[in-house]
Amino acid sequence: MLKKIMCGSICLLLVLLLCSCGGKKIREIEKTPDNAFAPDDNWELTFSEDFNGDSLDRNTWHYAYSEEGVRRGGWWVDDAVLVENGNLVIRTEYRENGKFGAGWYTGGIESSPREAENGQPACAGFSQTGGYFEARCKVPATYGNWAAFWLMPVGDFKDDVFGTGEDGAEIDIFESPFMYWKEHQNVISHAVHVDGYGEELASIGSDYIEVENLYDEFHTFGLKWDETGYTFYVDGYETWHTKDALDTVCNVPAYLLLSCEVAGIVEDEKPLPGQERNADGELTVNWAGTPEDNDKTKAYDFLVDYVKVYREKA
Ligand SMILES: [Ca+2]
Ligand SMILES: [Ca+2]
Repeated sequence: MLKKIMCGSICLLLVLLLCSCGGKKIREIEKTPDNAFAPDDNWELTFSEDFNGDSLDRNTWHYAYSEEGVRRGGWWVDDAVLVENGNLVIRTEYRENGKFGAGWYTGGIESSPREAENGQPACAGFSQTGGYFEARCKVPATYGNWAAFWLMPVGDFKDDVFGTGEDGAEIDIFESPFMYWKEHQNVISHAVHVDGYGEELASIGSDYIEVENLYDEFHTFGLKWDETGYTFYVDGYETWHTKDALDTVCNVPAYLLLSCEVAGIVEDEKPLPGQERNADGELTVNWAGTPEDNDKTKAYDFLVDYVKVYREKA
């Protein structure tokens, strides 16, 4: 995900190379009582969004990142985001006559506080430092496209204190770009990125977590964030624990994001779906595959049943 137009694909390409070298493993979820977590009476609910009703609560959410436009290999538009049947729906589809021309359209929402701008209403948003964050989602079965539940530091985030993630981290609670990875497409990954998106970027990612019926059923994706670091969960079972790559823990409030992204790059302000440039500058297939392998007559929906956030009682 990253606001990582470039370095994201490079990082994840690196991750995949590591995988092929045996650096990362595909792991099943260890479903034992010792490995389970659910917030109990020691936790208080601080945020609850069930996506009931028929429109987005604009005092909590706004469209990522406030303005429609090109995003990697596609376009982010407001009308790709729906609320229906108790779910948030982020729809990825090919639009022959789309607002910005023929291409792949999708979108996202975020809970960062915003003043009224660009014709959009003010948004009080939601953010929190630490706690337990959980979303219940059904992930779209698409090539060259990924759904994600992630957190970003609130405010005018510069991440200009290098060598530490205390000033802010991108925490990717889950990402699902592996549909193209045909023999092991039922996997997701977790990641933490700090120190901006330039040369100082320090990233750490989990193994590939195998989720049974990933694309066919709803699953919960959770994060417990405290002074010991970040603990990730799928369906209530711990899948990874880490601090960030600099062995620090974010100490500023973070807001929520739910999004889909079409793999690709932007050149001359236009998306090149499913493509990237290799070290020699040649166009190659993107690390996440290409949306051109999808059925252009179909819509691919990322469904989110709820988002809940808790804080541990003092
Ligand atoms: Ca930093
Ligand atoms: Ca719901």
